[in-house]
Amino acid sequence: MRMLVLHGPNLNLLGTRERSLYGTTSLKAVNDAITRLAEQIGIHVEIKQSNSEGELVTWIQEARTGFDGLIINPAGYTHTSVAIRDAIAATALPTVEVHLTNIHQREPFRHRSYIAGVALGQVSGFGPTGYLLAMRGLLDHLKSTRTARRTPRKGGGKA
Ligand code: CA2
Repeated sequence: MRMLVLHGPNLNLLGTRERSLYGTTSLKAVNDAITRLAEQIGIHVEIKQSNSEGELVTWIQEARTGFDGLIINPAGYTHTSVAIRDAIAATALPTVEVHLTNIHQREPFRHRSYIAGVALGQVSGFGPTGYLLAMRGLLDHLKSTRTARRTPRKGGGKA
């Protein structure tokens, strides 16, 4: 199984600013934990961060070949980006949305996610552990749907 993990804008600052909100763990430490778990559970993982909406859209489009699932913290774009939502819908890759903070407890403008409607699920409020929960949840989903994805039903897959 191959998973792509994408971090959105400003997450490169993790651990260096706004520590009371986003914690003291650096993005490198978060990524190391993701890599360690991937090794433990026997999956391939690739991790990227971008401050650019277009770059994230391109990476999501490219993930269509080469990956089985996507984990994304779209950061500020969660609340604004139709383009990222459309890219996820177009690739049709099972996608888990991750937030370090509980966005539903924060300012009203953060309560709306453009991504949630095209995601398999959302993990919000568990800090960096959220990425690890997302990996486990996505892996279980991919395992349980693997046969169905490899052997589509005759006539287009509709029941
Ligand atoms: O809780 C999350 O993970 C968020 O996706 C983080 C975004 C925010 O816009 C979302 O509403 C919720 C902000 C990411 C900014 O990351 C920083 C990290 C350290 C210092 C400053 C910003």
